Amino acid sequence: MKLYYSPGACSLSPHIALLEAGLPYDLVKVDLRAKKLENGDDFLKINPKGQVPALALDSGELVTEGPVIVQMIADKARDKNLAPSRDSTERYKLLEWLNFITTELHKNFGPMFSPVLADDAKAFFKDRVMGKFKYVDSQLGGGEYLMGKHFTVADGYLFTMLSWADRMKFDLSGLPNLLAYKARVGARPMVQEALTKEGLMKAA
Ligand SMILES: N[C@@H](CCC(=O)N[C@@H](CS)C(=O)NCC(=O)O)C(=O)O
Repeated sequence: MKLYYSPGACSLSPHIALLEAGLPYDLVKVDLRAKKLENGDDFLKINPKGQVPALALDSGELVTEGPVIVQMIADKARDKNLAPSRDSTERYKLLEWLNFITTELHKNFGPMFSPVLADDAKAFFKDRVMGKFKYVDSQLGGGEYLMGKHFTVADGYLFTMLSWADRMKFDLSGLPNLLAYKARVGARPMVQEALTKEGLMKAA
């Protein structure tokens, strides 16, 4: 499999999932502005959406949309318990989290990275995301992961959003559950490996 990614982008979530799953993969870096690969190939010919993440399967098919990709990865490595089984109610609880993260966090973060949006508009989105983080903090309580004791692919996605919160200088000091969670997920060896491979953290 090949994961099309951009360092620190939302593709970090499936990158973490691939490592946690122990599946073999190649990383292909995409310049999101130019829509080009490092070898000059046109990314739009690979993924007409022009977005990462995109996962090319060994069959040649391409799967896009982060929340879908991470479930596929989890389903390819059932023994790693990265998602509850497909016929369980718990699976729908995982979907609830993936949907919440993608629509309420991920897509409200987007405008904050815009080079053209005014500061007050960015502050509006920051406020919205902060409200969502408060909700996540209350749901986490003292729990280890979003789904309880097991790390799931939703945790790799939420961690990616928390890494963006760092970049955007969010003050999370009033959200102790979320801060403890961020440290817990960030300490996982496969999360550190993903960050290192994306050039976001120096190898130990
Ligand atoms: N709906 C997509 C959104 C992916 C997305 O927003 N990707 C961003 C990087 S985090 C991107 O590729 N931005 C470049 C662009 O939209 O042109 C998903 O959930 O995977």
